[in-house]
Amino acid sequence: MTTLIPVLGDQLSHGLVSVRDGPAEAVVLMVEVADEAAYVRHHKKKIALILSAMRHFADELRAAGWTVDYVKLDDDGNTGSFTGEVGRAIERHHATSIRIVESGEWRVAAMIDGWAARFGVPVEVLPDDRFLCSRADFAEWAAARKRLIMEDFYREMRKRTGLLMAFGKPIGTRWNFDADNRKVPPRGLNYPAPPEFEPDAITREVLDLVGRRFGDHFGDLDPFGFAVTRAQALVALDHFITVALPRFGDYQDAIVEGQAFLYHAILSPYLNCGLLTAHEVAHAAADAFARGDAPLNAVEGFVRQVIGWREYVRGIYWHAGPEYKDSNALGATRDLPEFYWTGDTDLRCIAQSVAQVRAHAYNHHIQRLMVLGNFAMLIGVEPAQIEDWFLVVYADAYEWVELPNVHGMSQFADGGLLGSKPYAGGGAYIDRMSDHCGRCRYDVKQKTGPDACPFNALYWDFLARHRELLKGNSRLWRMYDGWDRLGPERQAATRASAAAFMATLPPAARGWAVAE
Ligand code: FAD
Ligand code: DLZ
Repeated sequence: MTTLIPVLGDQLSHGLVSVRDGPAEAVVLMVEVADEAAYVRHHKKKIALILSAMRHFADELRAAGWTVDYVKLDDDGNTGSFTGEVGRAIERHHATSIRIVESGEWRVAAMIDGWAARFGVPVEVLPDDRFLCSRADFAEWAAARKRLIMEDFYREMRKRTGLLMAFGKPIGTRWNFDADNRKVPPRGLNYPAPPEFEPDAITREVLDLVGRRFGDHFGDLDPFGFAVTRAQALVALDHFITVALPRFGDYQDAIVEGQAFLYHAILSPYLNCGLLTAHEVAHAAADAFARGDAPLNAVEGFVRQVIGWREYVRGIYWHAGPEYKDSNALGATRDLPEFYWTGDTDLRCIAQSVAQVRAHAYNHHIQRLMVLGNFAMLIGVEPAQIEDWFLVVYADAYEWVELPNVHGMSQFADGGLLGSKPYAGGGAYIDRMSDHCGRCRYDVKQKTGPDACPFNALYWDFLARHRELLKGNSRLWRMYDGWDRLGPERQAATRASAAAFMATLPPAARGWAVAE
């Protein structure tokens, strides 16, 4: 009677319920499979992070006394798929049952659903209790509401977890300190780089493998400094809490030339593969506030991202179903411009963001939302193309978190299930939040013409194109009022300027995101 416990590459947590409560004589199965690196062609650094973290995690499980069957990518007979490898492992171990934590996405959940019938053994699928809000609890919360508003969900989560609460009330008498978190950083601030970890022998072997097998994927493999063990991820957490958190809030929305990380946490790659848990990072921040080491606006902002946004988008992903990705509320059909992959554009904010993601597999939130996502929405990129891009380029990208953020928050392709209005912004927004515009070849003060910042005309053109759909939105009436006040002549010049710019956009060659 052998139980097989498959542990997936984003389940690298020692408290994982399938292992934690599993029978001592079970076999833990971990498999490196080509399909997972190829369903989209992930950034090389992301593949290296996951494979190295998997190998280290397997060693730690063995050291803790577990029997671990680990299949490497280049092992003879590797079938390249989760289902193929589970089938082979059932035969190797004469397994009579499977016990697995629910997967992070519909695609893999469908595979797991097929295993009982295919292999003739019972499959126990356990809820992933590393999330603070279970799928069932989110469904219950959603069922009671007409609109699924993040702020309402977040307040529930504060009450439920007791984080930053005193006597049933929010500490500081406000739930949300976002209004304090939009400062423009003064010149010459010192930004703390996140800790880098020297690759050990295991990581070096993985880097060699990734270079050989996935050398043509997007992104730089070297230098590689991600944490690949829980101990290293805890160092990264401690660094954030002590060095960056105190200023996280103030400059959360800023974009600074040449600075990829500012005071952001850079913890999402570790949270999302399981090396850290949401519970411990949120509590670490709250403890820093309790000790007087970080101000409330910073700590509340961070806690909101982790127990609010992160749990909320995961809830939306499962609540909306596998067909969520099929909607296209704005009817967007344009091909993704080639410069999302090459960075070869005069738009300085985009070129800099692409250079950073190529090097680090990371951009911070405002670059993702207000530069890369915003631009794609303004020009009307087909949702599936920009979604694939976001899934490829970030070390923290898994569909459960990428899709609601891109499809919903950044592209408004769900028509407003997740956000109450499209996150559209013109050049003035980017100029206010960044120091790119002064060094850009385009002039952010000009509204139309070949030298004007393209975001300006594109922004108005976007609103004009989608007037029928958006005009009733109470958060947009001021913008439509502004557009109407431009008058027919300036409106025509604006739309002509937007059209002229869009005609110059080079579509990306197929094959960057998904192999042809
Ligand atoms: P911080 O800015 O320091 O925030 C702290 C933590 O809060 C993050 O580590 C993350 O776990 C959580 N968080 C913050 N915002 C969100 C959010 N909107 N959704 C989920 N978690 C959040 N996050 C991902 O983890 N994976 C993705 O694939 C992803 N794709 C995104 C795509 C777009 C278009 C946008 C607008 C946002 C996306 N995000 C994604 C959310 C957010 O940008 C990243 O979580 C954040 O930039 C990670 O960097 P950090 O750890 O320095 O985060
Ligand atoms: C992203 C990824 C990659 C590149 N490779 C593997 C792998 O070889 N083995 C594995 O177990 N997981 C991998 N992953 C992470 C999975 O894609 C992720 O666990 C599923 O998408 C479920 O969310």
